[in-house]
Amino acid sequence: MTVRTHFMDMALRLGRRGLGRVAPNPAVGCVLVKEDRIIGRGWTQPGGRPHAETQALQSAVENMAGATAYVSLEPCAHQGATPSCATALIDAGIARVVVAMEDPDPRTAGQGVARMRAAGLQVDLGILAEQAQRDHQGFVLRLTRDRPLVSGKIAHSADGRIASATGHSQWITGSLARAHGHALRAHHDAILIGGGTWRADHPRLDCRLPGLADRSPQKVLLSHGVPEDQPDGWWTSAGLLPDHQPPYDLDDLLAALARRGITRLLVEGGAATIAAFMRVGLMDRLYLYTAPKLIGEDGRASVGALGVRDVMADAPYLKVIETRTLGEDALAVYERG
Ligand code: AOF
Ligand code: ZN
Repeated sequence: MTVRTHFMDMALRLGRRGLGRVAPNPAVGCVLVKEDRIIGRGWTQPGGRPHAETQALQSAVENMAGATAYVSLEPCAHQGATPSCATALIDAGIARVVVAMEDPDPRTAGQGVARMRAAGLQVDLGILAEQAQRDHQGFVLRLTRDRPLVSGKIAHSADGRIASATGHSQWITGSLARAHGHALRAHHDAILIGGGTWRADHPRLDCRLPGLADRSPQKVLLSHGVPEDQPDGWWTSAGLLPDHQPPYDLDDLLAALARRGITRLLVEGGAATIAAFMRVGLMDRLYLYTAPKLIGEDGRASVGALGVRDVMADAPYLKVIETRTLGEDALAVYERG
């Protein structure tokens, strides 16, 4: 790793702390560096303000004149209650700004970089851009496609089963994988389940991890019928799309969530709901936790029917972007291929 990618990696990590609590804003990170020493750090605060750069400038432990700022998204060019981040960096005497990717928000969209260059700062653009695009994908999709990033979560056996024949499923994966799944919830703005899962499990879907209990996302129930025991405080498809009749159009549902500010949606099941998003090409990412167990064909499959009746070419293609072990279980993260 070069010095430049090292500090940008750090800015990206700091930024990810905000995922799940800054929507509809992006979760940005910023590191201030002078002679290879870190003199300030910041990330977008809960609710989306203050921005990462403001936080980093405020945290600086020495004069920032001549320092380099590493920012995981182009500093904003629009003025709110406070000056824009591009202006704040200029005014602080920053000499060079390393930016991971351009901000697609039309109020910035290249104007942050242009303003800093016009003021004589050196700006490097596109450092670790691929990772930044992943981190900001929910923010970008909401802005450009009127929908959140959709990620699916499945915990299944090595042969792709999520329960015994009678539906017993606690637990398939071990405690580390389950804790990881709770942290995954905390990094999303909303969690969605189908009516079948609600009726079968009545899951709480909150984030039961020390220090993360305040980060439980909004719950959404996708239901084609009207379950008699609707969960309190949840959003339902019938409530989000009052003029529609079931079956609900997932594009419309995602647009309704985007209008309410949701940038990252986690679909936690069940098998039919995961398949419904996959069939219409609306599952962007999949987190697959795999336990070292075989349940066999009398168990229940983790993904419902996808319409792959004939040739392999019909199977939705995935691209693996991360693999790791969690105790005895394996986690693989996939993107749409
Ligand atoms: C930055 N640093 O940390 C973030 C930025 O509603 P506002 O005024 O906070 O503006 C939201 C926009 O600001 C958002 O759409 C995106 O363009 C930018 N977010 N920019 O310089 C940050 N979170
Ligand atoms: Zn800003």
